[in-house]
Amino acid sequence: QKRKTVLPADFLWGGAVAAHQLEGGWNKGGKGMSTADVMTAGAHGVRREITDGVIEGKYYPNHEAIDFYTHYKEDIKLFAEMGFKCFRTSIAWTRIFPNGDELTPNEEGLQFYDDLFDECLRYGIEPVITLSHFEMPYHLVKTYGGWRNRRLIEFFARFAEVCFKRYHKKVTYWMTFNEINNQANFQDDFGPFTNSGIKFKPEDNREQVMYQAAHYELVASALATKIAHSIDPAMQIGCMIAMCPIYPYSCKPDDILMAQSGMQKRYWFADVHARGHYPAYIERYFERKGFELDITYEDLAILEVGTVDYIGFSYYMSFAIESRADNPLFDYDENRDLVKNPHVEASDWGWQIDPKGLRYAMSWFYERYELPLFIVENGFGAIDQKEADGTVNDEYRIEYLKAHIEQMKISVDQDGVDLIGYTPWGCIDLISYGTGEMKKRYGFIFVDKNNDGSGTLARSRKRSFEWYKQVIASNGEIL
Ligand code: P53
Repeated sequence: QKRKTVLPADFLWGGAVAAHQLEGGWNKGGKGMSTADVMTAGAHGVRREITDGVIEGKYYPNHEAIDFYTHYKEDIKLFAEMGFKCFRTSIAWTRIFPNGDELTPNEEGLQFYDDLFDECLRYGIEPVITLSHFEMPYHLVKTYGGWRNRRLIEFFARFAEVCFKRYHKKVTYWMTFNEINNQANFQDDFGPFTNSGIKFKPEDNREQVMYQAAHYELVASALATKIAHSIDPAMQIGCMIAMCPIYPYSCKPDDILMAQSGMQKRYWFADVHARGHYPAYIERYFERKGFELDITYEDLAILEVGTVDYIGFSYYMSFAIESRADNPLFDYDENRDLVKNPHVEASDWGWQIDPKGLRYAMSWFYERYELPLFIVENGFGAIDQKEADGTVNDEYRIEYLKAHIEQMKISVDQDGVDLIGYTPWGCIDLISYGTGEMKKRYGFIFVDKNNDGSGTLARSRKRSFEWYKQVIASNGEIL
């Protein structure tokens, strides 16, 4: 007789990655140049450079990545050995539409994902798919200015429709835009480029440009959702939100209001995805700031019908914020306003480790939207040491994941949250999105590759591999 578990029997345990961070093969199989192909490597405190096209002599870590493009069978076999029920990856838009504005898709790209999904399904691993995970055809940046341009809606909808029609029998859970709210940090150049293909000009009102791009993406997402449901109502379309709850630094009322304002600026995206309309607070904010935004009645009608079926989100860390005397209206500037939380530890990259914040975040989403949740990223980026015998004793990673799974279970058990699954980030080592490094590792599977691109690409199991296998086998009862 099977013992009862806290998590439902059909809980989707797995792992998550993104096409550009592991596939490599950046110009193989007819693939076009993407925004991720023009980003060089950085480090903690050293920014990645975004070049205009691919420049000879520069190192672009995503071009080869871990060459999943040719190693995928071997890698999926390892995922199956851990007992994965699902595998979250993304479809590289440029494999399907190399330039983004073509009318007919690239068959070789479509076939690659058919083969990849079939390989997963052979082991009973369900593919969970993000349509746009921090990449888009670079041609759309050069010719149309990225998501500044309304025409991107049409290009994205075509891409989405082709994918839904082709894979609806193989893929149930989809997400439209990865961490759409990462660009809330518009003061920075990186998020707006990776989210939306935006290159700021000196004369830009950055914030207005960001809201406009986000609006077009939200309309494109709603349109895609509507299309998916008409093709096959069994398909579940989710949003994907980077959830870093913002805590007030103190119980001072101004700190509370500052935190609330910060939460609004980071999470209004989820309100639109889930409720199908703009919340009043953000409309008033647009008015106060005098933004001129192209938002039509037709757009609003699409938002209304294309609401998401579930909330996909990443959770790595929490933030803390303090009010300032010179900011009486509580405007949010992510680069300026966040402060260190003295009650939690941080990783080598300054990410604050806060397992209880996951429980808090789950309740926040569930109480607000009453939609199923899917934790599609969570994890610990660390420098792993290979022992003389080749093993990696990544105790710290096990400890991090264990503490988060414990809180996730409490959320389901005590708070009644409806949770679909859990896919830790970078289940196999891959290129860091933020820094382009290889040494910031998340995986259960070690990949022999270094920051400078050297290495054999050989795969090996870390200590966390056996640990996670037993977590899945016990449906989260043995941690
Ligand atoms: P890297 C910020 C906050 C939460 C998640 O990031 C974030 C970010 C951006 O840095 O991004 C997600 O590789 C993203 C993944 C990414 C992962 O976090 O910088 O969806 O593509 O790899 C980890 O350590």
